[in-house]
Amino acid sequence: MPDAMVATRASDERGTAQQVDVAVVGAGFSGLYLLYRLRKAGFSAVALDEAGDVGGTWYWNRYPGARCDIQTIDYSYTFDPELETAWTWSEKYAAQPEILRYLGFVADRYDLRKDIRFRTKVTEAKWDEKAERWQLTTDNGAPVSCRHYIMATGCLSAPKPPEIDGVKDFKGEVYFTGRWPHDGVNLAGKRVAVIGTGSSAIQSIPLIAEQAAHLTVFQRTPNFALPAHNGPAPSDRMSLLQSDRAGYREQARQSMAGVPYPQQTVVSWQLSDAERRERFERAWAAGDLVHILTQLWADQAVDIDGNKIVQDLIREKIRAAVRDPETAAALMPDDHPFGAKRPCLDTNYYATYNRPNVTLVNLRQEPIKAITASGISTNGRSFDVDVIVFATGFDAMTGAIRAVHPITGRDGKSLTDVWAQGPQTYLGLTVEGFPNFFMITGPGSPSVLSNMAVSIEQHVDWVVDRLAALRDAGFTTIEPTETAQAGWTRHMADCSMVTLHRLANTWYTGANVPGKVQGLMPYTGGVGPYRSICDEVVSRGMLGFKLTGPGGATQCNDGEVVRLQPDVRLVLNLLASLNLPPIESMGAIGARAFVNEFNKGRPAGRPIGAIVDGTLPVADGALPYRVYKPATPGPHPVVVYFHGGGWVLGDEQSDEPFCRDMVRRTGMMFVSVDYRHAPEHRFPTAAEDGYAATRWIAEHAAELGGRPGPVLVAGWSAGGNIAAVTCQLARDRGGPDIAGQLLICPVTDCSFDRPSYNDNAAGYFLTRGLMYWFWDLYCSPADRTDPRASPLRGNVEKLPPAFVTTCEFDPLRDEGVAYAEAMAAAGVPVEQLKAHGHFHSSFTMVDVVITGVSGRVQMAEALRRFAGLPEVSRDEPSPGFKISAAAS
Ligand code: NA7
Repeated sequence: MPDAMVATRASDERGTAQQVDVAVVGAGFSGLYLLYRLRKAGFSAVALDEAGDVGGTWYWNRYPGARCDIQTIDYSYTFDPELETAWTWSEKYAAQPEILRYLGFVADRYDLRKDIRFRTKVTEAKWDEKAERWQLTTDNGAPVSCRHYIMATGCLSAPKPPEIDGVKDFKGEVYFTGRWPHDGVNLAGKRVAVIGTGSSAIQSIPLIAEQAAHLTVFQRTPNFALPAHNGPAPSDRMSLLQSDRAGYREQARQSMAGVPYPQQTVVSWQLSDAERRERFERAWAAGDLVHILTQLWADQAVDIDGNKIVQDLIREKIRAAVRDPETAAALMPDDHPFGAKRPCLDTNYYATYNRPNVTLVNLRQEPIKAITASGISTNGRSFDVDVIVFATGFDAMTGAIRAVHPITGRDGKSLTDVWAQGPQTYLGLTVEGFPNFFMITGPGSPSVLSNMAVSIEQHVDWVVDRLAALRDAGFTTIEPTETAQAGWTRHMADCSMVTLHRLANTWYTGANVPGKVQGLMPYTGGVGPYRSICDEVVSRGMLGFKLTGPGGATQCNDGEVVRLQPDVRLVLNLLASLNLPPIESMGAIGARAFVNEFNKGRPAGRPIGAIVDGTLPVADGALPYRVYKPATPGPHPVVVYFHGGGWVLGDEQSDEPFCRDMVRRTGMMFVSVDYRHAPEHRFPTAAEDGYAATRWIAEHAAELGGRPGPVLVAGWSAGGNIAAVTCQLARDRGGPDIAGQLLICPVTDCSFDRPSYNDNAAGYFLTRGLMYWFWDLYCSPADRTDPRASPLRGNVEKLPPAFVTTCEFDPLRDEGVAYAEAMAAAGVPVEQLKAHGHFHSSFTMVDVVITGVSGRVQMAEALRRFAGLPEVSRDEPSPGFKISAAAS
């Protein structure tokens, strides 16, 4: 519908407030669906939008080449199956006019325009404590009084100002991609400058180049761009959708990115070069952002090494596409991981630089000095142009919410002040101190890291369902608690360690806006997990929300919804979904078989220098061992390693991924020993085996290829117990020399009454019941206080320096802490890692629990210190990466 034909609903006199249950700002994807749902739920509602018609971002972004870069069949509403079949997209990636027509079609189909006030900007929003309503003033027509206020303002709606001196002096035409004139722009025969090389520029540059006499592109940061191969919707995706529409949509809702692709499980180093190239070429040919971002190999988005392989392959493509080597080099991104900054889908982007009428200016070499009357001057040159196009992006995520108008909540608090140090939200949907205030795809939600259509529907459904439940229960206000919001902020920080987004300066982090507080704003934990968390909030009685109603009625179920690390939560949910019988019910033989089967399904670990198996003699038998050697030339210091498994399970190979990982990180040799197990060999066999093996390995270090001299010991769980006991025995029995001990979630005592045994009795894989079983098989009650079983009961003086790791959600947490504290009190140098949000297996589940990486980095550093090796530089893996110790 043309703008002129759209009536604004400003019929009320200015000053008489329009009374509604809910006011919505924005009439784009979110605002339209909100109106539909609110109306269905029986709420009166109005949407206010500065634009002249529906469309939101698609109303404003009309630059040449503007189109979606999630396949349009996925970038659509799914709430009404009839709507889905009533509309057919003409292309795989629809262009802006078609998407705008679609949104207009939706508005007409459900008669939504009658509740929208176009060309109306909210100029102020204030919470009225007495009336328990939001009072809004507008620049066009009546103010609005509403019970609930919902920002459906989009994530990329507030364009950045030019930020370059002299724009006003320029005598030519100036355009912003985000505010492109509705009648189009005739660029034929003109000299055009485009500033920026983000998605908007990359989509528009090839088309502008076709029209302009000359195009000069001013690039600050090169971006990864991939061919869209646009055309009809791909038949394979279409048939998947058509054969099971409901299933297809549900898979999208449960997926990580909001597009129905499976979770990739194969890691890059499990594939040969040829296999990786084959996968990459297939993805490149598919022309699908989500495919290439998620389907190559499992570590591509979480690990620098896995990511770098993709980067190199894309840089190869750029080199091949661009004829001039200097231009090609300038176009190759080298300062951020692939996917950490929004990659773009293009049509002929790189080839456009082969045209004689296109010039690339590398602002890293010659920054823009100023815009002058005739054009743009850089440090070295002046470029006379007729037109300047700013494709410089947006004050993303918070810009539209914070800067558009003052929002004043409870006690006169302004949202701008509350967010002065960055956005604080609960679930990305609500803010403490701002009752009855909601955001759709706000900071703290998956938003721009997801298919927006899927996230929008989930948010809107969740919010509207909550409003209806609130009303039905007779409550009038809803607001998150401080605890819940602080918990979400911490969970966001935990999630940010799972991906590589934090390693780039981008609009995701606020780095594109001078002076903006920096921090990763979108939720990186994934669409499906996020949805389940929102549902959990509800199922746990609106956890983290305070509801109030007439006569002082209050309901507040305070707390944090996620306390686990995000990947630990996924692992535990997966284990729970398998409905496994308790391990202790399987018997020792059955449990060993189960663990062996379980371990077969995991990658063995990254390549290292060499692996050598052998057996070593002990008094009345022989113990198998496995040597893990670094790839660097030796001899290396030797770490004697004891595996976990409650003295009952496991062997010298069962912690292989952990041993390999630590060998890579420490540059040291690990010798993993298979001590004898209970119940066949009860206490003190395992303890004595551990000691005897350490002695033998120390004596044979050189033969094993290690550095002679003091060894180190390390162990996880029951292996931590053996490592600790070995240190005490070595001190008391005249050697061997031990330079340091690494105890990871060690068993140190036979007492079960510390709080962690109760707190974590049932839920985090290692249960109290399982520990009872292990102890019963290993050691009779009479022997348990022997320091060889409970080293905490022994003498802890004069032990080697220690690094003790404990996990928050582990029954063994408190005894590990107690052992560390006892050693420290006895004068032993002790470092502790109290890993929050982790469970007993977090650090040994290498390649699964990504958030365990930083802990293993600390452990490796400690071992190197104990061995007297120099610190490993925590510097960037390659120039430009900002956070070292990343997930690699
Ligand atoms: P983006 O992706 O933020 O891109 C903006 C581009 O403009 C980017 O290359 C910036 O370089 C560049 N830029 C921004 N400010 C300046 C100044 N002052 N000088 C020179 N260059 C500058 O915005 P888009 O509109 O392209 O895309 C936004 C999203 O819309 C996109 O990601 C999709 O999700 C859809 P920088 O990288 O900051 O060095």
